[in-house]
Amino acid sequence: MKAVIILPTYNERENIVAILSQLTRVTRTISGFSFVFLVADDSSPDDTAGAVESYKGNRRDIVIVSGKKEGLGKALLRGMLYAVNVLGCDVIAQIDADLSHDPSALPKFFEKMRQGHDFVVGSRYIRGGSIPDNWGIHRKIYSIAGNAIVRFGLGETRVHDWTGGYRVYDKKYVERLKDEVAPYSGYVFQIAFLHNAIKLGANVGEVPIHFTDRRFGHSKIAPSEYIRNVLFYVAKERFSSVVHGTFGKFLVVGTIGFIINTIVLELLVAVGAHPVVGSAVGAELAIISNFFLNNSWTFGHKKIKSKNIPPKFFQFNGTSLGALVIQSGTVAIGTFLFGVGMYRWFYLLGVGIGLIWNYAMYSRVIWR
Ligand SMILES: Nc1nc2c(ncn2[C@@H]2O[C@H](COP(=O)(O)OP(=O)(O)O)[C@@H](O)[C@H]2O)c(=O)[nH]1
Ligand SMILES: [Mg+2]
Repeated sequence: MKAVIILPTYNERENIVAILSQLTRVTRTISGFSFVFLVADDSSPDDTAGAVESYKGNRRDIVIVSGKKEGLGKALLRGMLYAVNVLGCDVIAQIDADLSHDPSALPKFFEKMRQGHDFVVGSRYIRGGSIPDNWGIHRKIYSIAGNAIVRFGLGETRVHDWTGGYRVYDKKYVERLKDEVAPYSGYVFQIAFLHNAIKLGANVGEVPIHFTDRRFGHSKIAPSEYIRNVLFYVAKERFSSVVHGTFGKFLVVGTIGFIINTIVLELLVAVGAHPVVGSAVGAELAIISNFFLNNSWTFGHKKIKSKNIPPKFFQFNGTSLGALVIQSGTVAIGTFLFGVGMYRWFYLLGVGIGLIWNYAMYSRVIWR
């Protein structure tokens, strides 16, 4: 099997040779794989590429893939595509080039792969892992909190370290995710790549790692931009999982129905209709909208065939009437027991129970 180790570099002249020679030594102890070291450099002004060239000599297991400076994500993706499409690898490893990641942990990653995992991440936040002791309290909190926001925000708590770049994974994730993750040019790429792999069903394993501060050169991270991108990513994913989930779509459709109901009522009353007529017509139009939007969108995967639409629509009117009875019944009972002044609370309660009723009826009866 062929493994490619990607080292993203921007101004790592003082580190790159040391890490390449450590990796060369360590990978000899990993059996069953041949290794290629791929430096994904962004034309570093300190001539990192030149340092690699002169170290490499005539070794063919070291390659440099150079590009413009467009961010860490772009550099990683460039390296991944080269590794899969040009070098034809089976497995990809990636590691920071600044020696913050200890190359001697690499065999443990491959051990996890052998045990059946297909995406192994180095984790600072599990037993046996660590962040530097000498970090100030602010930096520690920032790092721990950042990871917790991603972990709990995405609801993927099995993985404890989302932002690190010490990983080994199957090449299929590059093939399947290359378009999906292409828009994430910066550090958030690491989060997006792992998250999308999990969505595809990755069997993630974690290896505890000690993260040490770099001794040479400096960090390229732009903290405020990074925090913004991370929060945006988490919020976007959260929103789309709610909207794309059946219940979220159901809520959106219901809200549209409510708006239709209200507008029709107000319009009819404005032209002189009695409010009872206005709300009845409004309610029926909302029911029609709910039925067809739910049929084509929310429950589009169980769409009702056109010959079944009339009886199903009739049934739908029945369950909607049920919701109306539940809602007004809740208000009636609540105000009877606790006084008319409490009607708003029982109206809200009635709407809530009505929603549960409707969702249960739709998913169990109408779109069974
Ligand atoms: N090619 C490339 N590498 C980058 C870029 N930004 C960071 N890196 C590399 O990614 C790794 C991690 O970056 P670093 O600045 O150490 O981030 P930190 O460890 O989070 O402070 C290092 O090997 C960097 O050289 C970039 O824009 N392009
Ligand atoms: Mg670093």
